[in-house]
Amino acid sequence: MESRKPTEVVKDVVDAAAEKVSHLITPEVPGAPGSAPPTVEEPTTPHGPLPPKKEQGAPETRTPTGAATGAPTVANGQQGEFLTTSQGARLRDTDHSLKAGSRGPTLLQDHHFREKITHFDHERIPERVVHARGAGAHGVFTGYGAEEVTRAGFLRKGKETPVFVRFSTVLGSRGSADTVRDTRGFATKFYTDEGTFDLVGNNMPVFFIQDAIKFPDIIHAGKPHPDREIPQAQSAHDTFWDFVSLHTEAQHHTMWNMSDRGIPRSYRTMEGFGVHTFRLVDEAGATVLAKFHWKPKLGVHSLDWEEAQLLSGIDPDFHRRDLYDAIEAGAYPEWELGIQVFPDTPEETFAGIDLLDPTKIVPEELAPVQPVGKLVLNRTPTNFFAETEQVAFHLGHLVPGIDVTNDPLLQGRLFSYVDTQLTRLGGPNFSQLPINRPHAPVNDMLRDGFHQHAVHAGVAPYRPNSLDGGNPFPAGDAEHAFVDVPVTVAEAPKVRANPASFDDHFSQTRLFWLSMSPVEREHIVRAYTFELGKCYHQAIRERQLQCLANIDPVLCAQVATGLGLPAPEPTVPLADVTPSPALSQLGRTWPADGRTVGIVVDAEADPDGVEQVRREVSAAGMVPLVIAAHGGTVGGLTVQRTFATGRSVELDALLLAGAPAPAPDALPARDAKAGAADATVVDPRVLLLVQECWRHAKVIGGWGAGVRVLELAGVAGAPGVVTGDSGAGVLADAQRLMAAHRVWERFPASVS
Ligand code: HDE
Repeated sequence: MESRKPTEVVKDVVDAAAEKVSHLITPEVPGAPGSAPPTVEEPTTPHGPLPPKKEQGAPETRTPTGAATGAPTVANGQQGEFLTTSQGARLRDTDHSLKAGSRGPTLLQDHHFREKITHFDHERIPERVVHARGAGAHGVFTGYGAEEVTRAGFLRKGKETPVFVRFSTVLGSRGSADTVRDTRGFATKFYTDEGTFDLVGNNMPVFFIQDAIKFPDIIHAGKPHPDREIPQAQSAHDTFWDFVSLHTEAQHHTMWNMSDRGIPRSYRTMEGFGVHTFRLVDEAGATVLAKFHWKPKLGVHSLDWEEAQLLSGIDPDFHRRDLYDAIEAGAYPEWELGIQVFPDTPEETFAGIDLLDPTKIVPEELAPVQPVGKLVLNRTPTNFFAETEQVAFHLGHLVPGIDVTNDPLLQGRLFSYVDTQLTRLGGPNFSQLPINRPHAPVNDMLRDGFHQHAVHAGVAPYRPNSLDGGNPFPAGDAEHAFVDVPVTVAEAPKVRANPASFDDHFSQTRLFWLSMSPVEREHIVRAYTFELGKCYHQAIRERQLQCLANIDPVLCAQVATGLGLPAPEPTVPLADVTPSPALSQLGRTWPADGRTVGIVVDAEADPDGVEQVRREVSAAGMVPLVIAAHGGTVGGLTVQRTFATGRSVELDALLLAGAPAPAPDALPARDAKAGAADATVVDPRVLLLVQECWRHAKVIGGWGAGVRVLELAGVAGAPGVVTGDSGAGVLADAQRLMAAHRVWERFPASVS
């Protein structure tokens, strides 16, 4: 018998398995830049339009101190064909432990068994105490030029800098759902030539607390109750509302969470904010104060609350999957980095707003956001643990040209991040992990410690020294040293106190509320009513209603009605504020890139019309998904979603090209025969899909038999429902409507 290498046998098995599932794998996503025109045969995975992972180039090897060695490593981290122990001895068998006879006890001498199991036993590391749930991606940042305000080299015009970004929720555990109502982290590591710069921001521009010493308080209140450890990843419970209703500086951030910003549609459609005010320094040493903003190219879009809740069950990884699929498809997410710039005056205020108070924004109408660069995320992580889990951010990672201010929240964060990483990453050498290594050369005098990877040469890791030739030497201005701005510190008593300006907790909360459109206000009312409705303690609901009364009586009355409680009178004068239209997510139009269009077909649907619609959807940079009663092909069209897997939550628009009849066995026996042929009967799952899309304010369209489905669902002729003679015509109308993201007039807006 022909003898074959084990690797050849395994290859045969893998090939055979691949053959079996080949109909599920998409060779490429239609519409992705550079992809071939889609064909009808093009299938997708059950979970999304995921093409095979792009070949990732072998990452450059770096020494622990950051210098490139030039020695290539194998992309998957393995180093050859044969299985070995951790010491490199080749192994013959990893499937059976060493035993005294095939039915005997396992022997203590089985080193391979013990090494394999021991390593496995220690595979988990502590999850982040906050922001545990996240997803990351690599990319490139290109500066537009900002020399007039900062000497930071990575912002110079045309300068390209590699980055790694990690998005996250705050409250949930590592395995919690992506679409919960929460703040999102937006942390960016810029591997600049002048050292690593971390911009560790959120998708909301304000924070719950003004002083870092209260961070454990807000987080203990938001995390699950200590007795039952519920609820997971949400603020709809007593301890959270207990804290924020007592600690009213949290009210502004809380309203952002209750608004649609708390349930983003995608990481790709989130704004990001540095939150704190930073100090920028130019080449001549002149300073300005500045706030950082990320503006997504696709616009700021949110989920509908019902969608968010459904997704927690249907696809808890919705945001993680969306980010990964988009990048793999070549639809690279993009943001512009912008800055609001303020004069660096001794008062550190702008237009009466205290720039050191992280519960306040400066409306964009008062200080426009000026773009200083572009971020493109273009590579998914090779290994989630090595990169997304082990990445360690710190807002003390600054570069020349960017410095901190005395914001007491920022000051406390400067302490916290290294401290938490010492435990999470098991010692002081986590900056040597590949994802954390600076790309600038490192020449520090830090030595030893757990997991030391560097083999430091020399005998004098101290200064001054004569034995290592005096190295390393301090750098001067000419060598781009980081110099702390010598800001004058006022002579003042040591106190545990806030400035008086920090006492205003309601005026900007009111500003946010008044800046919302009626439909956004309606969503805010519903969110408060839902969350407070989940509280057990009446006193907590009443106390929060009092806070709402101090923000706006209409808001308070609406939530009180929902809770069945009386609306209290304000206890403070209502602030006289000018709304900031820039805070609203409505009123603009956005590019269609990356949107998803579902097309329902049956065996009689117009295949040529559907094919043309598919092509046009792809050509517009969107993703078409053919939806039918079963997988495989229907009417000659390849099916990507079935009535079981296709739900409104995934779609931006739904088009109906057919009127699928119910499966015969889904009907009561006596009606089965009549039902299948009855033009007034449509598969109830299709009606559910149409009604879900209706409730979620998605654009809906139909042609041919599809129009009948819209009539049966009771939505024909309603806002955002388009019909016509041809698929192409219906798609054109649908696209115009999709530019506004949703059919907003379909949401009831009782609050104006
Ligand atoms: Fe954080 N925060 N934070 N935070 N934070 C952490 O650091 C902390 C705050 C933010 O994807 C921790 O490595 C304190 C504001 C992001 O890895 C920890 C205070 C903003 C991430 C920590 C704040 C953030 C973190 C937990 C109050 C927006 C995830 C794990 C002063 C501007 C980064 C870790 C990632 C993570 C402390 C407040 C953003 C414990 C003490 C304000 C995006 O160190």
